[in-house]
Amino acid sequence: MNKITNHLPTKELQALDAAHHMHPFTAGAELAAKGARVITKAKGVFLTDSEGNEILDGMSGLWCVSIGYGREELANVAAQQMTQLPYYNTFFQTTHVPAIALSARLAELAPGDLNHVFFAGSGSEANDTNIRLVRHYWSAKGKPSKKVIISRKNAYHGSTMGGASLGGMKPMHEQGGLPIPDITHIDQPHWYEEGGNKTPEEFGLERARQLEAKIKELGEDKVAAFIAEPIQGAGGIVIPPTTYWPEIQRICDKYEILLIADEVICGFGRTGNWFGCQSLNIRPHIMTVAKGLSSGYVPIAASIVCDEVAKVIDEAGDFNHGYTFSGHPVACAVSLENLRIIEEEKILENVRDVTAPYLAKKWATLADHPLVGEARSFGMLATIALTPDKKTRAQFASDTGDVGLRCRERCFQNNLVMRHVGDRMIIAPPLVITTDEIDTLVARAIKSLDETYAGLQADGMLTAA
Ligand code: PXG
Repeated sequence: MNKITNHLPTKELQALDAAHHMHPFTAGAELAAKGARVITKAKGVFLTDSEGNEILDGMSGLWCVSIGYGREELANVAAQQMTQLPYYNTFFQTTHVPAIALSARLAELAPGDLNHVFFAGSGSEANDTNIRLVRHYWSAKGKPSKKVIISRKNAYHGSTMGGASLGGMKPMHEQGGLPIPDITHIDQPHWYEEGGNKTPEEFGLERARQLEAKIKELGEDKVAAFIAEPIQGAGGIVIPPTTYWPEIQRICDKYEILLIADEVICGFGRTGNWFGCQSLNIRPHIMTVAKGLSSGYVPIAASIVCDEVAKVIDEAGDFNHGYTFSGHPVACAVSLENLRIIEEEKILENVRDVTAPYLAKKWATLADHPLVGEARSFGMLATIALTPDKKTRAQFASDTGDVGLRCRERCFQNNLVMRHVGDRMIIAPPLVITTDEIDTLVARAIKSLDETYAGLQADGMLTAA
């Protein structure tokens, strides 16, 4: 093994990490006993760990490193911007060229009349901005009772109090007394897990109509907005039935509520278009963007707002909201360079015409594996459901997530980052992944599935709930 010598031995790094570093979404004591994997560098779609292993990153970091690791252009732009103007704020009637240029560029790329950009440092912050924006909007229009935001169970919209409240993750709500008031959740369009004997189309319509029922139940005069990811990411890459979004759009058009598309994962090419709402024919009033905006090289996010909402907010006086790092000049400059690379290297066209269709074809073959109940993809998002019984889509008798975790461990051992969400496996590789690298990814996934299957057989765990 190719040992890296210019840092402390792995065991010492792991001990320091366990002693001082609190990890997100992690059982600290469990990780301390096991030791975190230490990532030291990365290039293209491959990570290197402190033991010299080369790991194919099937998750683009956390759904963000779209143009791949190690692009020096972004480092150079950051260095240049840090030298010229490392920081200045955009409060109190000042601005700077990177924030001007990036907001103009986003207005150009965003569909319809989404022409106004409010910057934040993370997707969670941008969604907090959205909560305040939509409530302030209705208040400024003389309808202060329109406060409630409708979201969906198993949605992910961030980890701040607002973001986690918008999200529909029960384990998150249980910690810290969430959701905050005036946020409510309808069911998700997750046909595989919840569709029963209905066709996906029937089920999609039924789930969409829950939005209409909820608006009627609460009263249109109480509802400010509906928020949703075009395709749920952290919830397990839930690709909705084709009937779902057209019906949601019809309902949003019929009632006086704002539609917020959370594009934090779908944005900037993940679905083959600049935005997921273009792939799914959705017309939002506000989009949340983050992650792929800078390919994860620097933290940045934004709410992209339509003309009407921006006009009302602008005319209502001060919007008493903002972050120290709203429109950070280095983050804006790096994001502009990232968008330039995506455009000039025709990365979206390549995803649409070459790599996404290739991934779809290869990924579909996983459905033949005895452990796989469904294998689906959409653009550079792909998922498989693990099941003990392919015909009935049954869950395992073991606790949900045990089998997924086993599979993730096998993937890790086989130098592939593939995540599990319960007993569902998901990937979202960098958009620049090549067809050869997709072959490697799928081969490692199959090897990991085979090993998981053998392990389950040996441990007598292939039984249905
Ligand atoms: N909206 C969506 C749709 C997201 O996926 C956020 C908002 C929040 O963004 P920030 O930048 O505040 O993290 C996200 C983030 C996972 C995972 O395990 C997903 C996210 C973050 C961390 C972990 O899949 N998505």
